[in-house]
Amino acid sequence: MQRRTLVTCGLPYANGPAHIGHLRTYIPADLFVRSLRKQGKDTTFVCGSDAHGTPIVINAEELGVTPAELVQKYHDHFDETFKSLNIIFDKFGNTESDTNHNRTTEIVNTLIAKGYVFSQSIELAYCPTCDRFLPDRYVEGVCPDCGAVARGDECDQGCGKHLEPGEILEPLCKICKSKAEYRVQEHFFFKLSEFKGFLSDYLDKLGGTSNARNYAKGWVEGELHDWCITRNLEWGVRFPGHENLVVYVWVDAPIGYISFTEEWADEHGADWKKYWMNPGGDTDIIHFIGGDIIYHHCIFWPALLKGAGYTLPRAVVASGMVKIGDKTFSKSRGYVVWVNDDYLDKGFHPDLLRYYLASYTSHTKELNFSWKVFQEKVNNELVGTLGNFVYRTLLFAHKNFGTVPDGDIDSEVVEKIGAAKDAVTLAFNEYEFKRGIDAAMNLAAFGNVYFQSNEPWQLIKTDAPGAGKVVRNCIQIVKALAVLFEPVMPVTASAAWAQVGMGAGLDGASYDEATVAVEVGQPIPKPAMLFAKIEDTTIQEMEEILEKRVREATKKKHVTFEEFSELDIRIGTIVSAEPIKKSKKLLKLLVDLGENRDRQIVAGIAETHNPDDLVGRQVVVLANMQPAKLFGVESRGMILAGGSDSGGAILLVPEREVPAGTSVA
Ligand code: B3M
Ligand code: ZN
Repeated sequence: MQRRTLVTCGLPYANGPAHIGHLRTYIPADLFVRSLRKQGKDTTFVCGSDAHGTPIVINAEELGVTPAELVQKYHDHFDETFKSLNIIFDKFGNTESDTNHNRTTEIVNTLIAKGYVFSQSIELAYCPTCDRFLPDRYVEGVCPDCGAVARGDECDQGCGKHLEPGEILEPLCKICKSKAEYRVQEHFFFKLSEFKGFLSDYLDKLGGTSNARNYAKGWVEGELHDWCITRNLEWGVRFPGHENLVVYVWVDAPIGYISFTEEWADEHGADWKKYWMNPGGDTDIIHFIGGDIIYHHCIFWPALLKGAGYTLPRAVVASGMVKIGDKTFSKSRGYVVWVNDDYLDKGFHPDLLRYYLASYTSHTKELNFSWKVFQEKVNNELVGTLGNFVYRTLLFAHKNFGTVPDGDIDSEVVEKIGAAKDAVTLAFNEYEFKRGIDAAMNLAAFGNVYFQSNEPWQLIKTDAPGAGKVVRNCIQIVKALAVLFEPVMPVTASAAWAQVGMGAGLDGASYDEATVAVEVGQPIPKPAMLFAKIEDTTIQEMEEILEKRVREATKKKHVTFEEFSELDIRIGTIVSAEPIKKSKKLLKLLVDLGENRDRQIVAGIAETHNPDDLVGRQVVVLANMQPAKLFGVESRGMILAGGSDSGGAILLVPEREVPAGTSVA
């Protein structure tokens, strides 16, 4: 019996428009699915919107719409955008569906029944002003591990750690900005720690990309904490038996993979249990995800599935991060390329972006998107090599023969096509998309050399059958290229396929079609070029849009003189300095600010300054900084320093010694 494959993609939050960071995962996944089908494999491809989680609730509140309305809007947006890029899911669901509510409830109940869930009273951030608990993104504060500003359940600006409720330091309410406090409440935990042994064995056998496996193995070797799976929210999947709690979004979101399979199966008369309730059976589940959610897919998720008795994924394929113009991707700083506004709506062909994202670098590496490189890749590789070979072959064939001419296919050509086909198939199966595309492009380069060195334009004058043979060989290569490039550029490959007289239906053609001889006498219509050169002016225009966005994002707000006067800046003399336990970056200072008592100030200068050298030095201090606690150490003030990415903190100092407490204005 043939194995069946279920491929999934990480679910986009239905909370904002699609950008090319998203596509880094979805395009290779779609390519992979098309490639499996070209090998005759029974493959199903599901994805959907992630409807839950606090950012969606907060965003909806700010926009004055309901979370359901916001989710529907972006659900439709993603559904359409994916289709525009020919990323074709068999099911694009929504985690707010009844199916997903039911499946999540069932799984949580099973875990409870099996004793994997326990309740515990924990301290949670609570805003006395708003009179509510503050789950996840409702709270901002300081990461207990690295001291960076952290938001909710994640230290997203610093060390990247997942933060459990109650872990964040210095909690502030995101809604009213007032200081939050910790209050005790009962929550529910999944006994993740019991799955350590299981996960360790499971990860040894996990397929996919090595980054996913290796990161996850590192985490499992450390300490696995039990995992809080409930939140104080209205929006989400109710935790059974508790009206005021929903399950954490990272429980019901991956369960969406199961629900969407159920919905697809219902619509197509298939049996979803063969996919998900068939441990050790004949289904391969393969998750494509972004590199930032490996923890959730390689630790939480397999433990949940194991606990509830579901099929375990066979592979996790994690893509590397995307940079924009060599800068870290950041929507707030303007380093973003929107799929619709900046790409599709400007009239660029979806296949070009598919090609760029799949072939720029290997799947697990960091990918840089720049308009300049986009232009170079299109003009040199697609226009210069692939498009050029196809066009010159077909134009010559059309003009001189009008149909596929007779002539034997050279053994060298058969061999080259066969080798390219094997290399492409193998590379794609190993999630090495760039390697596969390079192999296909090498076949186009070979075609150009073959055409050039055989000089059919000379032969045609003296030896028409000889020229015909060259042309037939070239047409065979074009046909093979159409087949091999279809997973990458489905629209363009279909156009090439039609141009060699094959009609419609490249989607259904297997890789083996590459070596099936094109039929002599098949008509060769007048070809059109597959790709057009991208002009410098177009690229300049796109670069300007990006630059403008970055400028506007970084534009500093003006401060009035009154606002500036509110800052109490003074010169202080450092009286003592010592390291803070467990922190690499922070020092605890006592600073004389001309007051009765020295101020205790925590400063992030431990990596650049030796405590002993600091005593007696004068520094500039913001004295009315909001007090904060860092690593449990109170800080009342901020030492002003210039920052450089490479050199670390540079202390601001007075020109000459002045009495401690001298004010700066
Ligand atoms: N909705 C998006 C992300 O963190 C998140 C993925 C869920 S996959 C089950 O990339
Ligand atoms: Zn509040």
